[in-house]
Amino acid sequence: MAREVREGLSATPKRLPSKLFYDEIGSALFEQITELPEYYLTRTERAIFEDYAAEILEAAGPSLTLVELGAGTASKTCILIEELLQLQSRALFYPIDVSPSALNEAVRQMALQFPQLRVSPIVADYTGGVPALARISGRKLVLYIGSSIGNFEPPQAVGMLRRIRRSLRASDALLLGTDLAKSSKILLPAYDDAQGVTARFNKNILDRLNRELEADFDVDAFKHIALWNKHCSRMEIYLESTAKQSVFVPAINMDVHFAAGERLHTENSYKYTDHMVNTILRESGFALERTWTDPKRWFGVHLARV
Ligand code: AVI
Repeated sequence: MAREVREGLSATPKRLPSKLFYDEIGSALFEQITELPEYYLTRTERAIFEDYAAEILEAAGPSLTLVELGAGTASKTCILIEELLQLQSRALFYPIDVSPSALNEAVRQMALQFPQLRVSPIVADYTGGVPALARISGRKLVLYIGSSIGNFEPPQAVGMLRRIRRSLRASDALLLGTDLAKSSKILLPAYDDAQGVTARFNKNILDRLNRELEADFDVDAFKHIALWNKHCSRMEIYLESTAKQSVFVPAINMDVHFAAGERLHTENSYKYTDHMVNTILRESGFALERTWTDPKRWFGVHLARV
């Protein structure tokens, strides 16, 4: 973390990796975001699962074992599991996450809700690939939902999917959830909500540097900014310094100077077009088989074959 912070704060323009959002406080704030009226992503993807779970599972093939990359999306996964257990009397579920506490919670909830489900958590950073997947027998459906892919730069997304694909067999499939490109009138409020929860989520990255690297950021002297970059088809999130100021980060012995109005880039959230979906899947060795969307075409759930 110290190395990445040093690198990002030394760069021009300044940046911090968005994965730093997700400490305990940031993860709780993200959960709040998913329930905001402006943040359509989570409820739209959930509605797609509610409407098409049976079709999705049928298209993926018989006798499925589910694998999920990243936890915290359990409520949507439960819709698929419930449907799967109508089709087969037992099922295996392998949630994969770096955080043992998130996994324990998923296991606890799922075991209570679905006695016919065997949950085997895998603690791993899935971005580096998960070789253990190759040892799982049977037909696998790998879920990568929640538009998590959107926070990667497309070349990184391709690298990650390629590493996952290496551990899959011909009968296996990937179910990918992507937010879709749409009007900035919908996108801007989703990333700059009226209650200011997204602003708090964004600023928590500075609070975190204060807590963990003993930095002295005056969090109130930064403004949350959300912009739509149509050319790159992505939302861009920044923290803008409202004054000329200096910050000291003792853990990396670094003085950081901000000009008034200078922006620190904290996140990109890519909004996929059909062309972008096809390209990342093809480049990572998958073939797009089918896409399900909501009636407004705001969110896409894509089934891809190895
Ligand atoms: C986790 N990820 C899919 C969210 C997104 O929409 O890109 C993170 C987020 N950033 C601001 N609001 C939500």
